[in-house]
Amino acid sequence: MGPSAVQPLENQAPALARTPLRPLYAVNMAPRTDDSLPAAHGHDRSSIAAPDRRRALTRLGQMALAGAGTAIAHPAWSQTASSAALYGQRPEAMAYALEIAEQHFLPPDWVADAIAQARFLPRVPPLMVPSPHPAARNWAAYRRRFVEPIRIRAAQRFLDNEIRTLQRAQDQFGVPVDIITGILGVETIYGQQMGNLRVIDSLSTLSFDFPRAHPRAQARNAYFKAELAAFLALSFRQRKPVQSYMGSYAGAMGLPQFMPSNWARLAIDFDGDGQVDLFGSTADAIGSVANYFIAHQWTPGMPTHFEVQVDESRADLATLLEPDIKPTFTAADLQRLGLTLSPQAAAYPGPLALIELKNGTDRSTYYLGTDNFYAITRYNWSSSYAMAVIQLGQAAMTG
Ligand SMILES: [Ca+2]
Repeated sequence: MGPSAVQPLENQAPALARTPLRPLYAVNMAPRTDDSLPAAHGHDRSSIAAPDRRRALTRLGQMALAGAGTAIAHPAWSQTASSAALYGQRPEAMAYALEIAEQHFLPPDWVADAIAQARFLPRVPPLMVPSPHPAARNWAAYRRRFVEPIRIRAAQRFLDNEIRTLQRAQDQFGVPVDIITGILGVETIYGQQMGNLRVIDSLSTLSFDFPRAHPRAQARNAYFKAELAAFLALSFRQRKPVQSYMGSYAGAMGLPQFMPSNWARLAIDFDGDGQVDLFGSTADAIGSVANYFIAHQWTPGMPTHFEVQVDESRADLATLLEPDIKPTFTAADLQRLGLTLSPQAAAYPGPLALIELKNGTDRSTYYLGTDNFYAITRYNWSSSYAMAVIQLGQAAMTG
């Protein structure tokens, strides 16, 4: 990844595909209970309320005045601002800082300071708008990018170096060594590409300047606002400077590129040092990926997919592709609808989905996906992503 710039869309496929298409995690942003308050910070709800809140309200008033002037002078602020623009000048950003403080029981002044120093990143909003050319989806090209010799060699090295930890995760969670290896390879090449934008900047930009052109702008904007809140709560809990967290333009962090709410809910300490560190601890990343899969209905021992022959002139593709990647068909259903199944697939007792991986204008590639294939797409809502993870992991094991 380059030293400073947001990467173009095509270099960011995993993180991009994952974050905009992951609405369900926003619901995990329910206010924390007092149990989750970090005792080490010495704050409880009543003690932070009066003086901190008063100071924050004063600051909010000052910023609202400053912001009002800015708004009159630059009505299209988000279109024209330079990258040096700070969210401290935006009244709605400072008002949201207070909401975050209340929701997560954080000191209002601390939250206000953090958001006040966040910078607008003009290159981030356009990256959120889906491509107007979905026909350009191309599994062959995607595969060439993520299942290629350099990444496969990195996967083999990772497997060699981390086999004991990977095996421990497999034993404890039932998530196979090769799947965890595939995820961390496709996401960040084992920590080589973890993103180089300050998370406070990217999440503030997506919270306060989400592109209106997005077809589901309101829902996605709400998602990123919740992630900004979760990020600040995480930073406060970890007692690390807000500005020190780097990530993708969508705010995904660390070796496994967890969004903040997922870090809070699902990341684990797997090296036993008492800290959850997805940036510096490979073991924590491995355990957290396995824990994520279990939380998303990974079934130990179940295959991910089967090969399938599809005669496009004979198969009822409209019916077969209607449920998309959600497994709903029995093996007998699939045969009745015109597919030719291998003996293993024909004998498989669970539900299956016909997975179509488009290859641009060329013929599509097809697989039968199980509930475990579907589980991989909960990490990133893309069947190309899931198949790349599977194939990279397999290549590492067999290489
Ligand atoms: Ca740890």
